[in-house]
This record gives sequence, structure tokens and C-alpha cells, in this order.
Amino acid sequence: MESLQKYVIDHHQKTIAECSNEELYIALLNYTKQASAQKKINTGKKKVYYISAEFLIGKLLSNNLINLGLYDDVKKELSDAGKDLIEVEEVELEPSLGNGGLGRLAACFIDSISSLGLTGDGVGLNYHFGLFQQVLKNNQQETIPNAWLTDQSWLVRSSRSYQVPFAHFTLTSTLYDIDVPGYKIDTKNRLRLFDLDSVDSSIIEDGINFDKTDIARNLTLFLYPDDSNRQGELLRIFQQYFMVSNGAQLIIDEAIEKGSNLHDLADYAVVQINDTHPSMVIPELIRLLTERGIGMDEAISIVRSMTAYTNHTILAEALEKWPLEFLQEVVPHLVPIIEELDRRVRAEYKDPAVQIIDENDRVHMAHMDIHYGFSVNGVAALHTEILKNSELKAFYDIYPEKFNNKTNGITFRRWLMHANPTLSHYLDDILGRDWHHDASKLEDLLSYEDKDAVKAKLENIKSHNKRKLARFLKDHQGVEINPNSIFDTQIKRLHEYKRQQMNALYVIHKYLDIKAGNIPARPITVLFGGKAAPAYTIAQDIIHLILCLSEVIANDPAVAPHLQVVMVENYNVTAASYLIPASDISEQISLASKEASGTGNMKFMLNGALTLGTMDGANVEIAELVGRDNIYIFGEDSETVIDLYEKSAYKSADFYEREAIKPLVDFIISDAVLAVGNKERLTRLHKELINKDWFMTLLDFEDYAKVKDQALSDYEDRTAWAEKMLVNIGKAGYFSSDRTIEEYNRDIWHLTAEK
Ligand code: 26Q
Repeated sequence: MESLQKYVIDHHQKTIAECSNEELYIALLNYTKQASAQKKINTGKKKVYYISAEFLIGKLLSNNLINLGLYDDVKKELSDAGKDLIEVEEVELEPSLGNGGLGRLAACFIDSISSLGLTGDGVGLNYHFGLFQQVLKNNQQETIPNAWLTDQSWLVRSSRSYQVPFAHFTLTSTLYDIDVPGYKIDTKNRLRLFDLDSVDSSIIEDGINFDKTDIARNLTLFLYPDDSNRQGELLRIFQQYFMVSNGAQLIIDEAIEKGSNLHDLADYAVVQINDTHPSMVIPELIRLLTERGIGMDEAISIVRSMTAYTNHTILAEALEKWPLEFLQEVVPHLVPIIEELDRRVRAEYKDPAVQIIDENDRVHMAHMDIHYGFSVNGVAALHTEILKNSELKAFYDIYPEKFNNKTNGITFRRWLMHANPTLSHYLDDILGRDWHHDASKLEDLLSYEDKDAVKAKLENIKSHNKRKLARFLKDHQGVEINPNSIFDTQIKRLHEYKRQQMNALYVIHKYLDIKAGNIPARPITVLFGGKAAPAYTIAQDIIHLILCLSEVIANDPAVAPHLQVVMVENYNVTAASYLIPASDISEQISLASKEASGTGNMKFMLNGALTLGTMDGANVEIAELVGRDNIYIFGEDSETVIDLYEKSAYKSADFYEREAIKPLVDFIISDAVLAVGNKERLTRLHKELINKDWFMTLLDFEDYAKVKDQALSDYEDRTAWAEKMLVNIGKAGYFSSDRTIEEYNRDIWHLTAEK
């Protein structure tokens, strides 16, 4: 590539120094797109299509520059002209095209697929508005539309377009592509996002409400927050079918373009189904193949040899089951195919638990995937074991060979090189750059001869990142935090099973403890971040409690110097990249058995935060890697929890009566909190904890508090703590998504990397 300066002069007729940050952003956007356009697209015979309703890609400028090998030069050219890349980046709007973990995983995966030189695209929808923007007002969450599209963006409109048939009309799609350049490699792949020209944002009413029935104008208007089972379920089906019908037509066309006769389609394409949102791709591919003259038996067998399903949850309410009548209303042409698939299952297996259509005429999307795909995987070792031994046991008994584990991973390009350049450069200095392509090389840290120097430096870097976060929060939210305090962070979607409420109870415990005269050795900053689905009342109540506690504590001069609670507004990928490198303690406190994997836990570990967590999801694997001295584990294990559920043996009221717990729970409805809060929300949450507490907060609370107190006191031995940081960073290589993708390829996709 030519220099940025030359590019700017040629295209904008002025120098870098003369441009505003807005002009520089546009120049850099096009400069980066041009550099990427010079890479050739991977053209292996067989291609993976990673179909997903969500790709939480986040801002792309810096990451694309990193992958294209242009980052350092651009940064320098800018700074030589008195400009700051970080400020230019601020201009980019974040594409929040995902809810949380599942969507971010898809984004990390397409980065790794490209970086490994594998042939594979992401396929999804071009939502005009990403996940709602969260505004915190009156100690509550408010929601507003989250626009990200501007005249110029990463999207490149393609000439591909398909007809997608629905019951009462047919829609014509447009395909947009976003380049996904691999890290320092000559090739790239693409993220293929389907859209409709007729989408119209003028149908948006107040907040994020809109006419749910006007499909031609709303289909790709919004990303759904994960509560649509309460409303707009039909629209969700419209979205899903639009995505998979376009995807299936693209797959068939691209295979034919490469010489397929369709009988051999599986030699050209493998489809990874990201949770059940794209499951209709199975009947849709069968439909398209039979339409093109292939018999039903053969069509089913072709599709079975090219589709693989990933499960991301064992929460029963999150497993999609669509009423047959809904499908009849939206996609009647798929219904006979789904019924045929169900008939074939019934002919072979009598167990009602494995049928596709249940006795209430609901279609179990996961069941269809398992019978008619060739691979089923969980996303962490424990999660896969729970699928095999309990949740999907009936299927495991039939198809043991289909089940496999693929422990999640994260791309180190974004979560280390971009989010934590100081640490990244330091690792380059002492270890060399081999870890860029082989993350397991980070383990060399553990045998580095001058460990004392490393430890001192790690502390230093953490402190630098704390100041960076403090500036970010001041600029974006007007909040000041103490960079000399311990940063204790819980950032993730609000959900009862993730137990932000347990962390809030600890805050109450600490508050009362400080008021009683027990001053902590060092001030503590408790950082929360996360959005709650608009229809998820208890999750909103938990946000409310956190915000009320934050206010009560800030207004109490006896406590405020020692304890601060901050709810970071509108937590997203950008905020994560400031929060994670600055944190000391990573809160991963889900009820054991409920968090399939978690990926935030891996990002924190890589950036030298210590996990305070339960034996759940990938925490189990983190614990195995770092050893018990370098992680803080508490709480009941998954077997105990599953047993309690089976026997209905957990009674939160019994735990509430305990001396150490009652005053904390009751503080939720104390005068101090009610003075700043909403009585209805607080009493509802208080009652919920005492009478239901479905995710067993009170069961684990005392052990949580004990282990957290231990972590806080261990922090005071700065050398010992730095040693723990070092072990965590050194052992994090396993969680590179490059490793995960190599495993998907080795066991499921069988693509050949091009050199
Ligand atoms: C379902 C029905 C209707 C509308 C929306 C949804 C919906 C949307 C999003 C259901 C689930 C999701 C997202 C799930 C998710 O993010 N799961 C997380 O996946 C991560 C990647 O594997 C894991 O690390 C997390 O443990 C898991 O919770």
C-alpha cells in the first residue's frame, strides 16, 4: 500500500494534519478497504459456511489495520501529523450485530478462519440497527435504537440477489459483503450479510418499538434482543428463514460455479449451524435440492453429510421450539419437509424425547439438527459432558459418534494486540513474535529467566490500563474512578443464572462491613456492565439494585473513599476492550452447569485478571490450566446443582434465615435503598430471592464472600499476585480461537488450507 499521507492527499486534496478526525476516519476506512481489496479470496474446493443470526464484530478499523499489517505505520503517520488513531477510531460507529457471547464467538471465528487461510465465510443478516443502546436514567435502563450504518461503511453491495418465498409474498434480497482479511496472510474471506432494499426505518415508533407486521419494511431492521419468545416470534421466523434461504441459495450457486453437479454438494460445502437460529437451513437445502431434481432420500443424505450443529445453551427456555402453526403461517412450503423428517424419525425411534414435532405440535429445532446433521458439539468440556449425560442423553445414546466438544476461544488479535497494546508489545520484547501465530508460545513466560522484572512490568501495565479505563469512563459517562483501587469486574448480559445479584449482595456486605469500621486495605472499585432484555423484568430489577447501591455508597462519605460501584453504560465490544485489560478480578460466577462456556473469562485471563468463579463452563478448563493457586473457585459443583434440581431440594428461604445472609437480602428494601429507588422493583427482587431464587444465589453466597475476601487480601501481596497474573497470561494460549478453529477443521469441516 501507498502511504496514508499520499492516499489522503490524492483523495482529499489535503494533508493528514489538515483533516478532521471525521475526514480521517473516512479516508482510513477507504484506505483499509483498498488494502483488503488487494488480497485474494480463498478458493479451496470445499468451503465452510458459518451461518449465524449474530456476528458481534465490533468496530473494525483497528482490527483490519492489524490484520493487514498496516497498524503501526498508520499510527505513526497519524501521530507525526499530530493526530491520534484512538480519536479517529472514536468516529466509527460500533456494529453491535449480536446479543453477547454467541455473536462475539462468531466474530472471533471468522477472524481465525481467515487467519488460518481456510476457505470459509460467515453468513448472516444485515441488521440496520444493532442490539439496542442502553441509557441509564433514574437508576433504570432505558433503550434506544442503535444505528451503525452510515453512507460509507465496511459493507460492499454485491450484485447477488435471491428470491425468498414466504406464504403470501416473495421478497428479493441484496447481498452485502464485509471483507475479513486474515492476520498477515495474503488471503481473505468475507462476511456475507443479506438485506432487503425495502427496509424502512421510518416505521420506528418510540424507543425501539416498530410495526412487527410490516415484514417488507422491518425484516432486517433490528437485531432481536433475546426475549422475542414473548413477542414478535413470527418476525423472528421471517428473519431466520430469510437468512437460511438466502444462505442455501448462495451455497448451491457457489458450488455450481465451482463445478458441482449437486449430487456431490457435500464435497463443496459444509454448514456450521450456530445454535438453532439457522436450523431451517436443513429443510431449506432439502427443498432446493429436490426442486432441482434430486430425490428426497438422496437430498436428505446429502444435507446430512454437510450440516453440523453447535449448541450454546442448556437453559431449556432458550432451546427453540416453534409451533408448527407459526411455520405454516410464514413458510408453509417447509412444513411438509419437516413433517417428512419427523415421520422418518418416528419410524425408527419410539422415544418421544427424540421426536422433532412434539405432542403439542411444536418443532424442536435442535432435534432436527441432531438427526439430520453429522456433528453435534458443545462449547466447553463440561458443557459437552452435560449434553451427553443429561440434556441430550437420549440423542447421545442413538448417535454417540456425532457428539464432540469444541472448547470456545477468542481472537488474540482483538483481545490482546488491539485491546492491550502495551502488554502485547512487552510480550513481543521478551518472547519474540512467535506467539502471534502460535499462541501456545505464551507459555514461555513461565520459564522466562528474569521473572521479577516481568512481574514488576505486569503491575505497571495493569496500572497504565487502569488509567486508560478511568479516562474512558470520564469521557463517556462523566464518572471518576480511583486508578489506585482494585478493579473487580463483572461484564456480560444481565441474566439471573449469571448471578449479578450475588455480586450485588457482596457489595452490600462490604458496605455494611465498612460502615461497621472494617476499612479495607485498599479501595475497591466494583464495575458492572451489561444489557438486560427489555421484557426480562427481574434482570431490569437487578440493574436497578446495582444503580441504587452505587448511589447510596457514593453519597455515604464514610464509605465512598473505600468502595465504589459503577454500572458502565451501554456495555459493548468497545467498552470491553477498555474494561478487560484494566481489571484485577474477573467475576465468572454463574450457577454451575448453567454457563455453557463463557468467553469473557478467557479475555480476562489473557489480560492478567484472576478469575473468581464457579466450576462452570470453561472456568473448569481455566482452573485445570492455571492450577488452584492461580484462580479463586467457590460454590457447589454442577453435579450437586443438577441433583438439587432433580430432587427439587433447594429452598432459598432456609438460606435467607442465616445470620450472614438475612441482613444483606433485607438491605435491598432498607430505607437507604428505597430512598433512591423504585419500591415495586426492589420488593419484587427481594421476594424473588427469598421465595424462588431459581439460580441458587443464596446457596453459594457465603462461600463466594469468603473466597472473594481471600482474593482481596491476597492482592496485598503484590509479588505473589503478579506471579498469578503471569501464570494466567502464560497459560491463556489454549483459548486462542485459532486453536478452536483448527479443531473444528480437523474433526468436522476437513478443509485444506491454501498456502
Ligand atoms: C432465542 C429465541 C428468540 C430470540 C433470541 C434468542 C436468542 C438469542 C441469543 C437465544 C440465545 C442467544 C445467545 C446465546 C448465547 O450468547 N450463548 C452463549 O454462547 C457463548 C458462546 O458459545 C457461550 O460462551 C456462553 O456460555 C453462552 O451463554
